[in-house]
Parts: sequence; C-alpha cells; structure tokens
Amino acid sequence: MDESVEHLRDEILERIGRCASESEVEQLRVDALGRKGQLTQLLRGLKELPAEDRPKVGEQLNQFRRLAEERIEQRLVSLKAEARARMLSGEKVDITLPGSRWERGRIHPLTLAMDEIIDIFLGMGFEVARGPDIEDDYHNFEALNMPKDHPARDMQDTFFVSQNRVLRTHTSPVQIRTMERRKPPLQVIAPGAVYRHDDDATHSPMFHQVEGFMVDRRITFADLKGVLTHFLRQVFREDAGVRFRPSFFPFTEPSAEVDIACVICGGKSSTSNQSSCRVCKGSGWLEILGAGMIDPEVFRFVGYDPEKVSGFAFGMGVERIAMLKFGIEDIRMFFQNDLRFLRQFR
Ligand code: FA5
Repeated sequence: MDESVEHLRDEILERIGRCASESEVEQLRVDALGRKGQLTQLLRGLKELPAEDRPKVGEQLNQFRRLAEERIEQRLVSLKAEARARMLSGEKVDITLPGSRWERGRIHPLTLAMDEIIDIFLGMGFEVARGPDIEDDYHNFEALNMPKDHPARDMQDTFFVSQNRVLRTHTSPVQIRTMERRKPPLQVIAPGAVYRHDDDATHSPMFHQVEGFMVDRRITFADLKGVLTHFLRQVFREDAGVRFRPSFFPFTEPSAEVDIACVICGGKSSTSNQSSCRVCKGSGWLEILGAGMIDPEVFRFVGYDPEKVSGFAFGMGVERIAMLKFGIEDIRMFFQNDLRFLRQFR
C-alpha cells in the first residue's frame, strides 16, 4: 500500500478511537467518507494511476473504506453504551426512601352543590344556558323592567365597570339574552357567578346563582310550584316542607319567595317553646329562592306576545343551598381555600 494511504488510514482509525461523542463520530464520517472526504478523494484519484496499478490500489482503498465504516459503527455503539451506563449510574434508586404521597384533589363544595342542582333540572328536561359576567345596563336592569332611577335597582348593590356596564348582580339577564335569540317553548337554567357590594357571614361580594325559566303557551303558577317543590325535595328531603310567600320582583308578577322548613330544627322552633334555632332564628323557615310569573313587560322587551305566551322564572343562591346542605355557618369558608375545610367534601 502506498505510504500516504497507509498514513491516512492510521490517522483516521486513531481519530475514530479518540471520538468522545456521537457528534464527533458523525463529523469524522463526513471528513473521511463524505462526498469531499479524504478517502473519497483518493478513490476519485484512482483514474490517474497507471492502468496496471489501479486494481490493486483500488482494492486496498475499498478495504480501507470498509474498515473505516466498520470502526465508525463500533465506536457509535460503544459511545451509546457508555452514555447509557453513565445515565443509569446517575439514576440510582434508593428503595429504602419513603414514597412520596400523591395528594388527590377534592371537588369544591360549591361545585358539588352546583352539579347536583344542574343534574336535577336536566332530569326535568331543562337545558343549560350561559351569559357574560360583565353585563350592560340594558340586560341587567332595563329589559327586566327596571328603568333608570327605578327604586328596585337599589335592591341589589351594584358594582359598576363603567357608566353603562356592571358586574351582573343576578343571573336574570340570561333570561333576556336567551329570549332575544330564541322563540318559545323554552325550558332553561342559567348557572353562574354574580356580584354585589355585600359582605358578611351570609352574603359574599361574589356568589353563584342558578336562574331557571320556562316559557310556553298556558304555563301557570301551578307549574312553577310543581317544578320548585320537586327540586327542593330532591336537594333536601323527600318530605321537606316548602312554602311560597308573596314577594316583589320588578320582572315577575305575581312574585314569591320560596322557603323550606328549617333543615336544622325541622321547623319545630316556630311551634314549640324550645330555645330558638340559630339557623332559622326561631322562624322555622329558611328562604331559598325568589320566583314568579314573568312580567308581560319583560315579554314585550324581547318581542314575545304576552297574550300568547306565559312563563315562570326563579333564581336561587347556590351558596345558600350548599350552606344548608353541608351545615356551614359562614359563607366566607367557601372562598378562603383552607384545605382543612375543603378536604371534608367528597
Ligand atoms: C334575585 O337575584 C332575582 N334575580 C331572583 C329571581 C329570578 C326572582 C327570577 C324571580 C324570578 P335575590 O336578590 O333575592 O333575587 O337573590 C336570590 C338569592 O341569591 C337569594 O335568595 C340568596 O340566596 C342569594 N343571595 C343574594 N345576595 C347574596 C349574597 N350577597 N351572597 C350570597 N347569596 C346571596
């Protein structure tokens, strides 16, 4: 073999042995065997040799090429094995260490209550609609029969975002938005967050309501009573006492406030001389929601003919229901993120 070829072979084989990474091996493959590699150049130069020398030198160069390829593959295999060995030795597992505990999350009690409420209404054929938390004055008040300067606006302490925009004070604007888009028959609930300037043990500045409404021909107060009584007996007890009291909302006529017999004293503290119940304050009843027959004025705002259709609507506070279901005395517990409190619910 020509001396310069032999020299190149030794140099390349030695470089292969020195390669410390896969990328160095790849670079060497290009340098030696690539299109412009040293060995490729030599093979190309064969045609300049005297014809009688070409077969022999050609055979030698090919042998050299095969050898270089083989060594490159071997070096790659051993580099991979070394990298793996290094990784494994750095990954020693100490099986005597105590395991790390996986904390399982719990569903928030308000979500539990909300899901249960929604499920009961889905079971009665209601569908779910949603609306924006930031509402315009028209949908939150005006179209619900509360013109500007109407005293009923003071029933709910409003957070204003701008002159014409508010954080919705109730879920009733979803009634308007749904009726604007669709024609009766409608049987819809609208769950969501609402906001009022209110803060004590039973009132929170952000809380949740579920609105419900049904509109069709010949819907009556009896339908409202039937739906709400069934709902309350599902959420509380089959034999829970339910009471409808006359009330006032600008968007319903007639209107009612709906109470259930106190879940703590069962209504007894109003009829006995026992010391007064701390939850119902001795009245025997707990207010749960507001309801009524949708006011004809509201139908006019959404383009329905109040001579042809009628409907009922109701709105309940989800925190209030969750407090009664789970026996929670302070509404602020829901929002303090105290894990000792939250872990109790399944
Ligand atoms: C309304 O919000 C009416 N939109 C409900 C309604 C809908 C009536 C459709 C008729 C027809 P009210 O302001 O009473 O009504 O609130 C309804 C419920 O929300 C209350 O019964 C109470 O459970 C709850 N609630 C009111 N304010 C707060 C508060 N600050 N924190 C927690 N819950 C509250």
